[in-house]
Formats: sequence, structure tokens, C-alpha cells
Amino acid sequence: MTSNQKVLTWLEEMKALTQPDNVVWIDGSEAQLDALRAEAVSTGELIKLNEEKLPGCYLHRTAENDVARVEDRTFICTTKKEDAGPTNNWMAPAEMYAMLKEIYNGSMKGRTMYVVPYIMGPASSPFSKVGIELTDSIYVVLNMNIMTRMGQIALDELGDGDFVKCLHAKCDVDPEKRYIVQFPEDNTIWSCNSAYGGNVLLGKKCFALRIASYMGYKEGWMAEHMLILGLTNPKGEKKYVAAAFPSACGKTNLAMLIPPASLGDYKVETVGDDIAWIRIGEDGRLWAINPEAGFFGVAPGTSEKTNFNALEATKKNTIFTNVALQDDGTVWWEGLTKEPPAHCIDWLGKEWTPESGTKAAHPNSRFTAPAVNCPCISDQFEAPKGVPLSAIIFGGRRAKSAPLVYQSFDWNHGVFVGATMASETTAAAAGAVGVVRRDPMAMRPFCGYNMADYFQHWIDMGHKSELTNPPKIFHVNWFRRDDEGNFMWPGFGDNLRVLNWILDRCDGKVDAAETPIGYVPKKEDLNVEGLDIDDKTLTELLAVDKDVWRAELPGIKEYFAQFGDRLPKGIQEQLDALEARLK
Ligand code: OXD
Ligand code: MN
Repeated sequence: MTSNQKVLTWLEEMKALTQPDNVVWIDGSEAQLDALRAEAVSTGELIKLNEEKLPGCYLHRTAENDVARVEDRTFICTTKKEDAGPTNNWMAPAEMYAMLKEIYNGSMKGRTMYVVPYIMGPASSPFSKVGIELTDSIYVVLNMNIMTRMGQIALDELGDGDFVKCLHAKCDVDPEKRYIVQFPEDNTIWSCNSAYGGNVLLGKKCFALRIASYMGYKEGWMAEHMLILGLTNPKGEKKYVAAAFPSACGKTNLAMLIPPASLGDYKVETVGDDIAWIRIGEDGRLWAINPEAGFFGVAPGTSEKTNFNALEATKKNTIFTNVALQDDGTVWWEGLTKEPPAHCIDWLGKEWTPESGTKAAHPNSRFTAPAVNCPCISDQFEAPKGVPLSAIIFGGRRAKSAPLVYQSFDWNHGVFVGATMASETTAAAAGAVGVVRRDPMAMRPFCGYNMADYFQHWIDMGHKSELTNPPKIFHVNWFRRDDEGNFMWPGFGDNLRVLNWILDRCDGKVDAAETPIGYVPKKEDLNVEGLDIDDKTLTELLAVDKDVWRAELPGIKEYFAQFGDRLPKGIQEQLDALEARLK
């Protein structure tokens, strides 16, 4: 399928290491995929769902100990420890390779190795990159088929070029020997002892964020943990924004927002729900592509009401992981319907009823759905150059500090706003509730190099002479609470009102109030027509309390202190300026 000598030599090496019984090249043809589906069903790796109600859909259950990304076992292996930085686990590459080789040694004996060539990004896009994943899991092959452009198409794109070398072996799914390792200097990813999506679909977080962020740093572009959406107003004007949120902040919902009909004829289109690769275009603007071809979304909480479009996307050719199986061969998860089914098989494969007192679906159960299934997928989804960004939005879940929306003063201040992003923990996650977790640009688990250098790269990008028309940078907080602890903003579709203000600011159509943290809307410029929101609540939603913000400063300083003198001067200057404005 290829005469690329680099591919063939590497494959021989990996075969010698893992010693599979067979090697199968994945060409991406439906015939081959069908055969793999049938094989996975025959071994129980996949369960075929109701063909009438969920055509082409399958259920997979992972091992009980293998249900989420494992950040404590995720490593960035650069030659120098400082290049991985204080927010990443690190080991010297030679030491890591040696340790992992013992784990991989003979691990595919009695198994088949699948060779999965794939493209991150649309085929024939100058922005796209090719990877090859070697895996002993059919589940991985079938998921990669949904999440990437996979098969011969990728080898054709590759020619005799370079690629990201990805090796995945299930081994014994032993959590003690589970490692997710990136070698950014070698364009290499090694993952072992897991069979759960985020750890094994190596094109996603491992490549499209960790390795790609490092590539972007070296090559002058950016790989970001951002959704991309297009918004068309009633006049037919279309604009694009990219937005980064920590988990549990409604990122997928925003990416697929349904405009409230009462606001008029708006249209939201999804370009991406998780990752954006961003470059400077010939017109001096930032352009973004979504490198992925599917959604790897969290199932629980997804319903017709909360995210109609995401749910629609899962109705055909989707692989569900760790959700519950209903008696009619369809799936269920907490939040899908108000009333739980009277009976189902839970994510562990056990009988379940509402009286069981356990969750039927794992809280991190997932759907892998083709993006083309999404009713609001953008017509620019395959555009080789991507879409031009008018705004970049950072967000977090903050009860008191951050107003509903504010705009940064300029690019460097916007980078500072992203770098100080934080979210308060919710009851949904383990650990204490309301604890502030710092997650710069939502990239804390995904930055493939020293985060201080990443901040500097952001600053540098904004000042490149080619970037004559950079997007404006904003921060939103849908989660502000009143003194009784109630959410003050309705969220969901009504977030369109905030997007409208943001785009009006980008067009210079509305004025704003200057506060110590940035520009905040004037009450009259935020369209709240038809909302049940009183003047006092609106005032509070947009208020910036200096005392609350002064109390934020020690936490920010402490976070930045870990970077020592590698923290960019541009970031320190922003911190000093904020402190001065808060005096
Ligand atoms: C994801 C994540 O799965 O960010 O997208 O954890
Ligand atoms: Mn994500």
C-alpha cells in the first residue's frame, strides 16, 4: 500500500518488538471494515445494536479499570526535563523507551497488528498531517475510522513524507503498566495497557494536541483545545469563533448551540467540537481547521433537550462505549430521558433496574459519532484552509469572580486571560466541590511542551507581522451564581446573546464599560428581550468585584511561580498591570 521506506522500516522494527502473528494494512474500504465489525461481534468485543433504530451502531465495554484518560500516567519525554515543564510528567526518552520496550516485547503474540494510516485534517489540505497507528485492537481501528480520514487516502497523502509514529498495544490492560507517552522530538506516541478511547485513539489528544502543539511551536502555528463554530445572523453575515473550556463547562453544547427562535433567524454551524489547528492566513487573519472527522463525546447528560444535534449525530454509524444496553437493542445513559428504563444491562454487563442504586452508564461513557451525521455540521467542515476567526473565547465555571462576558484589552492581555483560566470543581467530579483548578487555555493535560514556552508562543503569534487582523479575545462564564447559589444566566441557546455581543464588539458596533479586568458589556447592549431576568440580576452578572479579584491574585501568582524565570515577561507584565488596576 506504500513504498515509503520510512514507514516500512519502522513497521519492521515494531513488528520485531511486538511480534504479532499477523499484520493487516487498513485500507479504509467498507468491505474490510465490515469484516472487522463482524469479527469484533463474533468475539464479543462489539455488540451490534438494533439495526432499525440505530443503523450501523455498536456497543463496546472496556475493562472496569480502564474508563478514562490517565493523566498521572501520561508523559512528555523530551531530552531536557525543562522542555516538558512543571505541568507534565517527564522521563528521559532513552529511559522511557527502554522501560516500555519490556512491556511491548512480544505483547502481540497470538494477536493481529493493524496498520492504520490516517490524516488529521481534511484530505489535501496544506494544514493536515499524517499519522500511522499500529494497534492490536479492532475497536481502535473502527473508532479511528470515525475520528479521522483513514486508510489508503492517508498513504496517498503521505507519499514519501514524514508521519507521526503511533504504537498502541492493549497488553493485559494492566493499570500498573499503563503508559501514554509522547516523544515530541521524535514525532512518536506509545500507548500500552489501555483500550479506552482517549488513551488509544492516538490521533486525538496525543497527536492533535500534545504532539501538534509542539509542532506548532516549532513551525509557527497553534494546536488548541477549542471548538470552532460559525454564526450567521439574520442579515446573512457569517462569522467564526473558536472557544476553549475546561471539562464540564458545556463545550459540546456551545459548539452545537440551537438559537432560540425568539431572537430571529440565526444559524449556528459546527466546524469542530474539541480541537482546532490555527494558522495565519494570507489575508492576515487566523484560520482554523478541525483536524478530526468525528465527535468523541460524553454521553451522560446528552439529551434531546440539552444537545439535540449531538444526539442526532449518534443515531447511525456510531460506536458507544460503556453506556447501558436496553432490552430493545438501543442504548441509554443517565440524562438521556427523564424516566430511566425499567430494565437494562449496565456498562459492566450486569442486570440493572432503577432500584439498583448504581449508574447504568459510566459517567465518562462516550459516543464516537461521524461529524457528517450532525445536523448543524458546517459546509466549511472539509474546507482545506479552514475558517477565519473573528474571536477567540476562553471560559470557565466561576460562581463569583468572572462576569458573564468580558473582552481583553489587547492580544497580550487576552493571552493572560487564557493563561489564568480556571474552573471550580463540580459535584460530578471526584474531590472537593468549589475548588479552583487552573487550566490555562484548557490545555493543562494536553500541552506537549513547557507551558511557559506555550504562553510565549501565544504572545509571539499575536505579534507576527503577517497577522495584521488578529481575532479579539474574550472570556465567558455561564455559571455565575447569586447569593442563594442559583445560576443567574439561563445558558444553552441563550448563550447566543453573548456571542452576539462578542461579534458586535469585533465589528466595533457597540461600546463597553472599562473595568480592571477588561471590557464588560453595557447593560443596554446585551439583548435580554424575552428573558426572565431582572435589572438587578443583569447588573450583578456583569459586575466586577475588586475585592473578589484581589483575592484571585495569590492563586494566580502561586500558579505562575512553578514556571520560575521561564514565565514570559509579557505574562508577568500583565499580572503586574492587573494588580495595579485593582488597587
Ligand atoms: C475530552 C477531554 O475527552 O477533553 O475531549 O477530556
Ligand atoms: Mn477535549
